Amino acid sequence: NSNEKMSRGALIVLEGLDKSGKTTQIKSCLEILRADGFDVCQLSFPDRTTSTGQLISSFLREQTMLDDRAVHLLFSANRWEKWKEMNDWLSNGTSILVDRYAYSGVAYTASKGYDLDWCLGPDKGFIAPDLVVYLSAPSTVLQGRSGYGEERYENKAFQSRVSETFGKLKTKKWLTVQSDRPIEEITHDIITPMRNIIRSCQSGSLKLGTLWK
Ligand code: NYM
Repeated sequence: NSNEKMSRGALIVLEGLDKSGKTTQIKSCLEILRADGFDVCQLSFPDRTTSTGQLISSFLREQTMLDDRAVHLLFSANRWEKWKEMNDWLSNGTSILVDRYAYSGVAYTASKGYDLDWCLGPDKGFIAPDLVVYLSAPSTVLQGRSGYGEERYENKAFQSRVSETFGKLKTKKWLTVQSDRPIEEITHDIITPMRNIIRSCQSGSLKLGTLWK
């Protein structure tokens, strides 16, 4: 029956500049949501464990040179590899917390000067998130965080451009949170919207969409 409401998991994405606190927040939110009794799992992009992921990782550590557009397509392929698994989880009622997504893909490549429409192309049709939490902090603050500068792209001038490009990708599903604050305060602000979106998806009132809508 096509009118029947389908319960499903929610797709929740965390985005932001390098060192904005995404990984830390995913860890604490995952614990809280699981303690609440929600069925939640976690993913991060790039997934450095697959063969495309290893090429990407080597590029990010500046051990390999690759054409910017070839790398862009690799990042996208690295997501498409996960499409089936993600789709299965969501249909089976498991929610997913994702560390970076196609928005990072577009923001980083477009910030190098490539055409925005070209950058959007490869991820067209991929699963659209139900909620995007954008952790926002001035690049001057992030620059002081430990490990900053170890990988490609981690410099202030480039990060400011990436931040501007992220701004162009925001939709109604984005929640922007100031992230130069104590970890617990940020978690407090984002956990309720996460619980709410998971409940809405469980109730079957939200259909799964595709990028770039
Ligand atoms: N990145 C990440 C891209 O350039 N394109 C993408 O599609 C994705 C998902 O890789 N600097 C960049 C952003 C980061 C780096 O870092 C991944 P981390 O610390 O693994 O999130």
